Amino acid sequence: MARLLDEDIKTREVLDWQGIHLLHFVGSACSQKTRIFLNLKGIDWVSHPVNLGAQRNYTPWFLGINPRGLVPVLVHDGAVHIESNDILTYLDQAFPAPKLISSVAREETLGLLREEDDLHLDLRALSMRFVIPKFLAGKKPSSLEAYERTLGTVGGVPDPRKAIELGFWRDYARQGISDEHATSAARKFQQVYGALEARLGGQPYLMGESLSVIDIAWFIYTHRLSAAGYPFERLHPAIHRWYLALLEREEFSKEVQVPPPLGLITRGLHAVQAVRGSTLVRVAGL
Ligand SMILES: N[C@@H](CCC(=O)N[C@@H](CS)C(=O)NCC(=O)O)C(=O)O
Repeated sequence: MARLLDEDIKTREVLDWQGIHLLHFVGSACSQKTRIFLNLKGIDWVSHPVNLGAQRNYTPWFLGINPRGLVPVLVHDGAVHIESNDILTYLDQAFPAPKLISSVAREETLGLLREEDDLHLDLRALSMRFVIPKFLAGKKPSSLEAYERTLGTVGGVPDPRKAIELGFWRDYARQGISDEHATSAARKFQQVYGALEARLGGQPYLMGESLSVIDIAWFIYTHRLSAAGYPFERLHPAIHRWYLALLEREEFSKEVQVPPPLGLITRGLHAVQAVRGSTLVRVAGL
């Protein structure tokens, strides 16, 4: 469980927050996943938007809550939880009904959540190449310096995750997302979706007859990858139908609305990529 220790938390005001508070960003995949989970659970929560576009996740205030510099963050009666999948696992125990992690398939579910989390930087890479142009997504050097300079601990020790985050954003600033990087990320998804497609062979949801956290997690990835131009209908038709059925549900659809200007920008990006032969399908040979 990624619950921060008292000594990790420098923004002390959060220790007095009672009830459920979520620090999140409207367009962040992990935040969307968490909000859908809260909707399905019927949990009331207090919203604290953190504007990633304005790089507010690198302010001393936010880094004093999550030294990792990432959303979402859950604060429950003054306890700070980071890492979306750990947050969902915690919430499922704290608010048991409806159960979204079945106790019989718990280990399998946690394994699938780890697999999903391991692919997060691949999702980010494809987002940064095929959904959001660099002039919007890139980080200011001063933000990254502030992030690097702010010493913080997770679990009482300096956070190794920070070097990975800094590495990602500095590579992205230097060279964007290369064709090789995009292809390797897309191929990983193609393989995992092959297995997920097989799961939907004889059952409506990824874990069986009832909706679970795994459906929520992969719904979000599918939504983002669809926006990137991943050809679900052609490659994984059962996943495509499952995704569209979930998208019909208000608990899901209201959390993934794309602000009209971003929709327009992505369409413009795709039009340019189509002319240059550099769409996701072309680059990754899907
Ligand atoms: N493994 C983390 C990943 C969190 C993550 O990468 N969050 C992204 C948004 S989806 C973020 O905060 N990015 C910071 C940024 O874009 O500057 C989790 O599941 O919570």
